[in-house]
This record gives sequence, structure tokens and C-alpha cells, in this order.
Amino acid sequence: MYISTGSTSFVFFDFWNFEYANEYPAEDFLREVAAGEVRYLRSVSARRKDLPDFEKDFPTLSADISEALFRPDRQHSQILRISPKNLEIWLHYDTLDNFLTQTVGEKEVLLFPPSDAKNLYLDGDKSECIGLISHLQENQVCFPDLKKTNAYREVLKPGDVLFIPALWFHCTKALNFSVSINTFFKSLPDKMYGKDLYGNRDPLPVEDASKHLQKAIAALSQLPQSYQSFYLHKLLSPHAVSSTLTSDSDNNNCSFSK
Ligand SMILES: O=C(O)CCC(=O)C(=O)O
Repeated sequence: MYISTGSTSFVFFDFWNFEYANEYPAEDFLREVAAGEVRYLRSVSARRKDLPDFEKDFPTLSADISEALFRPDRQHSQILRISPKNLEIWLHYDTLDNFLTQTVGEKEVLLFPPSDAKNLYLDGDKSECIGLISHLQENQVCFPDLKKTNAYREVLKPGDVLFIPALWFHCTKALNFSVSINTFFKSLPDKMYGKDLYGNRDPLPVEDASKHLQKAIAALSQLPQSYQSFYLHKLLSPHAVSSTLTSDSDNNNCSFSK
């Protein structure tokens, strides 16, 4: 498992405002986190290159989680997360579907649909907004397009399970000492996923598309600027794209039941 330690309650990947502390004695960690010190536990497998699996990694605790909510053969990984009061996790999306199960304490969650991506000030899979739950108004001043988004807000209590679909943006804030378990699972066919320890690697067709796009941009860059933007818009126009893309019904072998 890894434990992050920091001094502010906003854990933010891009600023790297925390340190990893491996081999942290469990009793020290639990005492400190219960006292509200800034610590965050996100379990990994005993062999770091394996996927975390709560049932195998914590066999005594896992008996408390009674029922699988999804097909076990579609499970990707299952992760224990422990946070102190007020710890806030950055806004991001994952590329796997997710059940977030709250077991101890309360956790506030802010969820945004994928259609809000253009208004969330993204840098990769994360948003530049910091502390969105605690400081929404300040963020709206720095990042005005946030006002155009359609957020869902919920407070999870012990026993609650929240389904967070792949590509939905989410950030969380522990309202008090909090223990959660989240289960990532695959809704696309297996062949569309590459090796991914953290549940946020893009599906392989997206990686493929990204390589082709780089090549297309390199090819266009041989042209003068005015030709480049003309042809880029032409190639990516909604009409050109929609006549090429297949609809979900053409792709029914990707459905969750497969
Ligand atoms: O609440 C947390 O500790 C983080 C939850 C999360 O980001 C997730 O389950 O993907």
C-alpha cells in the first residue's frame, strides 16, 4: 500500500504537494489519520506490479463486504482508501467503471458528466481546479467556465455505494475519518484495455487514435498555416466525423453483458 503525507488538505497530483511514505506502521497511520493529520492511504498489491485486490490483500477485512455488485470476471481491481477529516482528492476521471463503497465516516462527492469536460480546465485526466468542494466560489472566480457545468453533489454515509461511470469526473472530500473501498471494473471488451495499475489508462483504441492524430497533424504541418487550419476543421467537422464513427448499436459487442 502507499500512504501520502502532506501539509494541506488538498491532495493535488500536478503540484506534487505530498510525499509517498511506504512501510508506514499501521498503528501510527491510523492514530494520525484519526487525529486529522494529512495522510491518505490508497492500497496497492503486495507485489507492486499486480493489481490491488481488496479480497486477497485484506482477507480478514474483506469478509465485511458481503455482496459483489457486478460480475466478478469483469473486476479490474479493488482498492482500500483511508483519509482523515477534510482530505480532498483532486478532480479527475478514470477510464474504468467504479463502485465507491463507503464503510466508515462520511464522504462528499462531486460528480460531473463527461460532457462537462470542456469547462473543467483539464490537463490530461485531471482538472487544474484545486479544492473544488471546499472552495467552489474561489474556483469559479479563477475558472469561470465552471459555472457552465452540471455537477451532482452527494454525501456518502456508511453502507452507501456510489456508481461512478468511466469518464465521469469526480472529486471527494472526507467529512470525517473515512474508510472507503472502490472497485474498478471493465465495461468494454477485455481486448480494449492495456495493462493499467491505476484504472486511468485510456482504452487501447484511444491510444491508437492519438498516434494516428499525431501523424495527421505532422502531415498537415507541411502545409502553410491557412491550409492547415482549413483542412483540420474539414477533417474533424461533425459531418466528417459522424459519417465515420459507428454508433453504440453498431458496437453492441461492447455491451456490459458480454
Ligand atoms: O475518495 C477517495 O479517496 C478517492 C475516490 C476515487 O477517486 C475513486 O474511487 O476513483
